[in-house]
Amino acid sequence: MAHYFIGDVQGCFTGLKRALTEVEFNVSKDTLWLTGDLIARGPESLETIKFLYKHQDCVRTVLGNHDLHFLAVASGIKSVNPKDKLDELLAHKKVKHYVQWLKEQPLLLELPKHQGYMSHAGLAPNWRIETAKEWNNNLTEILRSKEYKKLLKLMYGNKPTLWADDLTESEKLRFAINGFTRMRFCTSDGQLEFKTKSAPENANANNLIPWYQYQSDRFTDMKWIFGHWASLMGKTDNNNIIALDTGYVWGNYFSVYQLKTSKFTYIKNVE
Ligand SMILES: [Mn+2]
Repeated sequence: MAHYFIGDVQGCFTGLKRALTEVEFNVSKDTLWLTGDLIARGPESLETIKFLYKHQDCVRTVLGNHDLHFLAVASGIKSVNPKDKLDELLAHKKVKHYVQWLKEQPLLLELPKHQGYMSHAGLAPNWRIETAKEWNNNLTEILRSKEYKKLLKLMYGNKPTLWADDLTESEKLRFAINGFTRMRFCTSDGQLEFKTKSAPENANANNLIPWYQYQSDRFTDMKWIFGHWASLMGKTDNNNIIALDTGYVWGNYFSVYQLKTSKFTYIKNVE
């Protein structure tokens, strides 16, 4: 009955299988938690989705920006980027089932025993956890409804950068998706910044802090597990902030985190 967490798989099925073997993952007893970006860029997106779909009873995942973009491509809203290597998945006879399964996944998940939460990118500036839960509910309700294409169309764009009660509904939805799936840095007054992708020590831009250092008292008694930010390489200088994207798809490694023991297992990309 162990809970294992893995960062952005991004279609690296061979590595995922090696990671599960290494921790002796048992599909009938253990739970596999994934930080999103399940597919795209890596070589085996189809095999990855096939496996997760087959074992969905033991999989708990949030959606990442690549997963949402895949839904937009599969719905005919966006054209496919050859770099994503999604053609085989998009052409597969069961793609509708995989799309349906992804559409049912949330943007936010609570960890066992109220220890905290997981999302692909993080907790947006000026949001308390109650706000995150409310907008996760709003977003998942739309994704599961016939209105989902409207959401996939309006989610693109960097604005608004600052959360405010008087934003329009569309602006709030876009901000929520950006906070859950795309942010890394914000300014010290809580505005999202999307240009900078480096590690904090290499971000020489003015006035930028990692999202988890904004109102950091929010994480005093709450863990946050996330992916998306490969250049962090797992380093956040805060034991409650657990960054799991360590760039396997870029030739680095998977960080597998076991919740109960706080133990990490590293799986080097040797493909
Ligand atoms: Mn991402």
